[in-house]
Amino acid sequence: MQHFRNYILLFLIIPFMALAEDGSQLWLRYPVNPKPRNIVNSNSKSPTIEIAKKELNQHWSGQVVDLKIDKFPENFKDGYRIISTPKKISILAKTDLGLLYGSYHLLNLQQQKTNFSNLKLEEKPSYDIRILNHWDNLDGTIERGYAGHSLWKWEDLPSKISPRYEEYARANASIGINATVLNNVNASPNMLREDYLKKVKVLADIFRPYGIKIYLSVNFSSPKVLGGLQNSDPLNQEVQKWWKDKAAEIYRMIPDFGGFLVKANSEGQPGPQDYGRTHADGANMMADVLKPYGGIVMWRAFVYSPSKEDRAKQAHLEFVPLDGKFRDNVIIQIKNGPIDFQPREAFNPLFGALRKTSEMVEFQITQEYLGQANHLVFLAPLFKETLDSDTFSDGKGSTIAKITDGTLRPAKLTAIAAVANIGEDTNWTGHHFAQANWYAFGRLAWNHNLTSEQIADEWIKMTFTDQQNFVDPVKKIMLTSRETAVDYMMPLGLHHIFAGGHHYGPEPWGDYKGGRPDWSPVYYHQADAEGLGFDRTKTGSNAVSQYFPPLNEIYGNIKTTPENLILWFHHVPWDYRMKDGKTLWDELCYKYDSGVQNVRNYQRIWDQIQPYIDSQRFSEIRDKLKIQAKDAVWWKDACLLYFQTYSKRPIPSDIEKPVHQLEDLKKIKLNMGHHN
Ligand code: BDP
Repeated sequence: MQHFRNYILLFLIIPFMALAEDGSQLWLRYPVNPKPRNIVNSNSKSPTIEIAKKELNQHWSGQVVDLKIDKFPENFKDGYRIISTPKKISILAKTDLGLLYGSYHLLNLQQQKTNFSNLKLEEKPSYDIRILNHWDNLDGTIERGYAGHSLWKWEDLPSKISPRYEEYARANASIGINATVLNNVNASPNMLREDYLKKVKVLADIFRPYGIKIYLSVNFSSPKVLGGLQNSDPLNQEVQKWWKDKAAEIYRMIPDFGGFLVKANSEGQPGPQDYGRTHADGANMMADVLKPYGGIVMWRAFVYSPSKEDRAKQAHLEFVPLDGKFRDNVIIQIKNGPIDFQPREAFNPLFGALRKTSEMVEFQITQEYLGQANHLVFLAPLFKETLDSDTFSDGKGSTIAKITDGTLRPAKLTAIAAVANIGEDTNWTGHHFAQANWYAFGRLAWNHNLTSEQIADEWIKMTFTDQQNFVDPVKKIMLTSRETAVDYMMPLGLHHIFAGGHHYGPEPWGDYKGGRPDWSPVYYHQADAEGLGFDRTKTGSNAVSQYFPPLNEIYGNIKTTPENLILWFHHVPWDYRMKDGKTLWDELCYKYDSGVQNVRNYQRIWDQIQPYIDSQRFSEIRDKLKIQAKDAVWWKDACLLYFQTYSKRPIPSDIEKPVHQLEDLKKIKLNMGHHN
């Protein structure tokens, strides 16, 4: 009887389990072979090869696979070659990690239902270091994290090990990510305490076979705060010794430790300037202690202070004079835009401006300024827009991709970073579609020539289904979603008109008198009776002068500035005629409206694809789209009603009328508090 009851219970539970599509599997939804197989041969042996074998034996349903270490040129790095015949598939690489990457590629192709007869492909990474930056704090919170608490359970480590550590490593390895910074750039000095390093070591050991190296954000004041020294002056020999000893301690525990990420003299963080030294003095001190172990310093260029100078100009002003003064194991980590991960920014003029120093891009995967975990915004188009931007630093064709990947500059180091959106939520990233942004970063770090469309296509097929009736409409949503968000939040080059603190909703009226002007929305949009936008031409802050010719001329002239950046570079009269003949004011109204309309359309499309996917993910995404549609209206009403108090012009009659009152919107205070 008891037996029987158990059976009944099983019958009830099994179908339920099959339906429980909670997103925890990410894009790694490889079918599992019903019977154990033994189909992999290899001329190499290592924990990494063991992983490759395990993955293929469990999930590969085709012919025998040969994993072979072979001779390849130096610059092949962790690349691989896949060659198939009807009987056998060979994966060839220079390193074991290359073979693992090739194995994942094979499984991905299988999942996308690729034809394997006579497959011949070769891949090698665009960047040496493909790194995630976690902004995770030691207390388990995540700065700008929207997917729950940190994955890293510092309290439990080193003894208790979450299964998610390995799942995390596997997911990253499957898309070629090979490095990670575990902690927030606003770094606690405690990160370097011996007890924490022991915990870090455990993670490093788990990540190693998956080819993932650990880096840490360090607090510049660590010698003083942690070591009890008088100061943390980089030219003080005791300070230098402290760092030297610390490096030795780290490398004793983690021999392949990657290095340090440093946010110094930025937003109140300590740095070399506290002692009258330069960023180069600070970076070089750390570079010197890491050098013997092959470690590197990623020194951030995200610096600005509450000065009279346009915030967009400050990093360039600070770093260009230091070009050539950095050690060769220092790389300057530069945010894609000169302000801060806005829905759209002009690219950062520092790219290409450092001729003797390695430069890398920092993107943000976590959608701090793009609706966080509530809005569906596919970021590949944003990443591509930056990478494909031509800086003209070395003539036409000097794209940011080519400057940072070593093509144009014989860079000792090439790297690309992004701020992760990963947390302990079951689906990892809060929104199911936010997984696509993690995926897209990994894919572009591996190959920046991929198109957004290719990436979306792969991801949809791997994550959901390859049925065309699903793939096509969903791809359309993804590929237009970033522009849609720009339209309902900050079209035409508007930027940073978010509510202070949480950066979620609109607050164009924000004017934090007495606080920092460069944290106030009114500083960025400059609305007045005449017009809208930040004059960065010669008559204004002259930020345009930081761009190489002919861009300085192009951006300096309102007629030649791309309209999607017109308010970034110019203060534009309300009745200025745009290229389509509309006035600026009308254009603004139609842009906001089109953003709203697009989200509504996404909702309609989503309802139609219901038959093709599981109910859990269907409804969770549907609910998020509902929030997004509501927020889009909130943005449109807040911005148009507020800007209308300056433009004094009517909202065109064919546009949906605001449903809110400006005064009510001004009262909204979300309880999400943060400093700026
Ligand atoms: C901004 C965030 C802030 C970060 C800072 C940074 O609002 O929380 O600390 O960037 O990148 O985007 O250092």
